[in-house]
Amino acid sequence: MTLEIDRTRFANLAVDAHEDGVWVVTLNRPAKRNALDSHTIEELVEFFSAAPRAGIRAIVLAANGDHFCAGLDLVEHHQADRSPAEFMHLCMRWHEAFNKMEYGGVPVIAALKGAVVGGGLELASAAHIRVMDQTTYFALPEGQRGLFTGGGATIRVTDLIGKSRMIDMMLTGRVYQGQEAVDLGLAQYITEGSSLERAMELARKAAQNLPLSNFAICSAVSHMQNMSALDAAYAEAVVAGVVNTQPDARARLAAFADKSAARVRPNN
Ligand code: 1HE
Repeated sequence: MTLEIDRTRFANLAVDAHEDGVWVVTLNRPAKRNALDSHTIEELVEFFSAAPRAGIRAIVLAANGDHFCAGLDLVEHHQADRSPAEFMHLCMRWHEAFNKMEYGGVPVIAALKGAVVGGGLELASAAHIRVMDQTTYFALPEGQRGLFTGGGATIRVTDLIGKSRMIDMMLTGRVYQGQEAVDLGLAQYITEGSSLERAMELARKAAQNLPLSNFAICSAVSHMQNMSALDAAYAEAVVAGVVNTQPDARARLAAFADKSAARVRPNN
């Protein structure tokens, strides 16, 4: 049973479906550098909650304008003058959205450009693959703003680059860009051209995998990281039991056995 996603419901996201099952979700507040206000977070929750049941094969998370995302909407936050409890609950909605992305089972590929800062980096780090272009830069300006991360950076950015680099970024406002950002793990790909084009290519490639394989890759790996090694090995065996015996895989295995399937070769 697939769920219909009504693309007209979104105001701060532009949502486009392509025939090959790749959907493009575009942050669409370029005049505010795609800062994440509470309404955008609710739209992300709504979209990424529905995505796993909507027959979507892969998602490209893109942005309109020159910048991917300027993080928390600081003006909204300033004007709302929130109480501690209000901001805690807001952060929990961020976690809801980003956990749906990371654990939802649908590949999410972020097409980065310009500023990927603060909560923008928290959003990007919930994607399974990050592609940056030559304009992309990463920073955590929370320290300078009198703030702290609230959208999962302590977990996901630390996981990508390690505790000391994460703390340095927050303390000093250090900016990473270019190949160094890839070498550190902030992105997996850097392109001379458009990150959106490269992200689309990768999404189309991932979309050719069987959905159940992608589900396992894009949920089980993250879940297993939260487990003890013993429990993770157990869970891996159970997931592999389900995925590796799926009827849809038989044709692919038969093609390998009769030598019609492509072989794995080194890059030229
Ligand atoms: C914003 C935001 C925002 C821009 N909230 N409105 N994030 C930051 O500390 C980053 C803050 N933003 C910037 O440093 C710069 O805006 C950018 C480097 C992203 C882009 O610079 P620029 O020169 O292209 O744009 P601008 O002139 O600074 O801003 C253009 C407009 O976008 C302007 O609005 P306008 O109505 O006056 O035209 C800005 O106010 C608006 N804008 N960024 C609100 N962030 C869950 S906790 C997470 C904690 C954090 O994320 S802290 C990090 C916050």
